[in-house]
Amino acid sequence: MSSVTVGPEATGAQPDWLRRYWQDGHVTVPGIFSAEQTQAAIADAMAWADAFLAELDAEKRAWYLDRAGASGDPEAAARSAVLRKLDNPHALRPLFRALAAHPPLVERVEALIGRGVSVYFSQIFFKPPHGGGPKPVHQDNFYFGPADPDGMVTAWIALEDADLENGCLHYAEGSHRRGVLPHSAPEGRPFDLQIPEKARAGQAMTPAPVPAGGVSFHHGGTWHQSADNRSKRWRRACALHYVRNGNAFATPALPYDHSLVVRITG
Ligand SMILES: O=C(O)CCC(=O)C(=O)O
Repeated sequence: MSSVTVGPEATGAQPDWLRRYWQDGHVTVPGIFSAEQTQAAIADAMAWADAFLAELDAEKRAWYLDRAGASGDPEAAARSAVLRKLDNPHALRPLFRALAAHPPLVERVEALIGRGVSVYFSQIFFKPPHGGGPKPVHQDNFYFGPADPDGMVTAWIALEDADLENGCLHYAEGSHRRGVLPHSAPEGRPFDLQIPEKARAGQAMTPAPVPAGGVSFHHGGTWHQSADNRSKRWRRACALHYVRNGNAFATPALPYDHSLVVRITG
């Protein structure tokens, strides 16, 4: 895999998965992690979530919590708010740091953005049964503002099967080639930066189901979103945002802690 040409010019003789990434702006690769690894990751994420919720102060509630019952399920609606996400597991949890350095994953990341990579930021996204709201259409590169837009890739690891029912990602095919658009956030939800409705009207979004242990890689410019979880199952996933070493988040829309960048290779 180290002999492949990296970058948008990667076509023709490239492996199919790599060609599809540069053509569509995303690609799904199944079977990168074992069931044992994903189960251990879920257990660690839930233990961390419990400890985090026990200490969460009022000021941070809006940022980290979602309303349960977004699907209209009355029982879920009656429950209290649920944890939406946790930040920087790659830096704060040894188990997730090990996942970020898992050789079959890192090989793919290096094939996409070049050799010598770091994780700049990461998130665990929780969608509990009948809970967890949608994530609106956005581009990661609007949030991160990397100096080199092609030198950032998100590896979205499905910790359990993600499908249409429980809120898998949806992508706008080829949208990474359109540049980064202005985003706006609803009142009181500064973390929900999104492409305004007018700009995305009529845009088809393709669902990208991912089996547990698989990874959906997306370019930082690719429009994507997830729906709410309408199923009785969880949908937990970990997004690792890799950069080629030296490619910083130069113009970020939100504050990111540069001291948490973890060099994986190079
Ligand atoms: O998992 C989700 O629902 C959202 C993920 C996302 O936006 C990302 O990985 O960039």
